[in-house]
Amino acid sequence: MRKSQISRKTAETNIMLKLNIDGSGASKVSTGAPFLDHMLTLFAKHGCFDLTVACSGDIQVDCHHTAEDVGICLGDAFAQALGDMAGITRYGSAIIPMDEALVLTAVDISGRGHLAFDLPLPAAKVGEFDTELVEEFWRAFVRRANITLHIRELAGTNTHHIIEGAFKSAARSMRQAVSIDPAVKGAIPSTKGMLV
Ligand SMILES: [Mn+2]
Repeated sequence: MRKSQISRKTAETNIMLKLNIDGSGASKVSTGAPFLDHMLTLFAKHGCFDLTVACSGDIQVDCHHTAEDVGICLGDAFAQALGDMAGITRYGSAIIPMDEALVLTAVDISGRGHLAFDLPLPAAKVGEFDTELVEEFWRAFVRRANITLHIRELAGTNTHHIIEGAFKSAARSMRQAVSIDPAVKGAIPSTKGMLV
């Protein structure tokens, strides 16, 4: 079973995260940052991942440590659950609309953490959430998951829509990339023979 559980405690955050890659989209998310909860809930739903996140962080400072550290834990969870990555599709991409917003993402489960982030966000805040933390979250995620992720805004004016489109698009791309490809027959999908 492709499941993992991560516990991580620092002076800034205390996080417990459970992931089932082969889930049904069920989630229970409580990070202390309601907008981040909203994004992680829809990430789980559209990725068909089962996800539990419990975080108590220093949100009296701001949401920075919480967003970054939840990204770290989610990345660790994918890396751990994927193991040697045998049999996976490896690549995934999606172009997802959210009303006027349109966001492209492309994933390579490459073994190399790389984020290409081109997502102009007109508003500095959505609710209490600093929108610059979207990039921090995804950068932390790709570094720990060891994946390449491109996020590119094709259209959009409403910041909530744009960010939501990005999370939904990333969910669909990840779902495709981590899916088991029967044609691969359990092999590691690289001519190098390994994904590192
Ligand atoms: Mn929304």
